[in-house]
Amino acid sequence: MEILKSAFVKEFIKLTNDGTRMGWHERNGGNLSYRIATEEAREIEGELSPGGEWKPIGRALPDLAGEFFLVTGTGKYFSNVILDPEDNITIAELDAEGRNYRQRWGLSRGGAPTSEFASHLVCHAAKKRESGGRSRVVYHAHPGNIIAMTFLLPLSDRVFTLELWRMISECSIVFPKGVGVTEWMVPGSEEMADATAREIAKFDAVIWPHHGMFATGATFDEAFGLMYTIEKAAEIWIKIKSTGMPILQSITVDNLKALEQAFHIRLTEGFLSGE
Ligand code: 2HA
Ligand code: ZN
Repeated sequence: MEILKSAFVKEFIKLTNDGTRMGWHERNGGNLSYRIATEEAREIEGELSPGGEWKPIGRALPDLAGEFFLVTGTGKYFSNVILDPEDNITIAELDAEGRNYRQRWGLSRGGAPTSEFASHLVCHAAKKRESGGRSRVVYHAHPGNIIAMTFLLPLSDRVFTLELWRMISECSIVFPKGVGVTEWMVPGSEEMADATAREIAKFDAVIWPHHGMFATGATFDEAFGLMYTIEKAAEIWIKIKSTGMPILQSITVDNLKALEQAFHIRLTEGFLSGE
């Protein structure tokens, strides 16, 4: 099957276009990866090249051994993916130990996977394990309001989660586990990947202070929807803070407990206490 006609490639391209329209991908900001299902990989096998040289990931990820990933290229702009997917995205294969990767398709004028490939792969490994293989999408974007919040709140999972849950009734239902927050670190670094891996094992989204966010999901819709919901909550938070007016009413901890009952969700233990 022609690669550009595969449903997962079309959905991948759609997400890069949707993210661009949201204003989350200035210049070459952001990156996206998809863990290709075995049946999907089989369908496109005939279109793949034999593969270039193996390159180190920088760690061993045995959970991902032999898997194929569709991923954006380093330095590439999300806004250009729709114009020329073949030059902006690539299919990479991991070796039998999950230590090295090689490119099998795409980046037609040369290039390598995103500078955040290591962070993406550790997220995939953690989420694959935790979700029993359901989770397939890792999406990194630079949404302005969540970045703004990281200047105003302590970098605590609980504090961010509670503030976001209280902005819109939907939030605790969409992300009952909450969100993780790392310290500021150098983008693309080993430490950043390790910190992201630790947080994503507990949550489906992780905030990088003064930088952006990672969102994961079983589908492109789930990962994009999670990014969008969190950023919408952050937008409301920033808007109400910016008015400088006193808050007269809000979603209370008791309201969150009522949502937990009504929607049969389990909010992360301990996040509702201590108020
Ligand atoms: O791809 O977003 O974090 C550029 C980035 C790096
Ligand atoms: Zn980034």
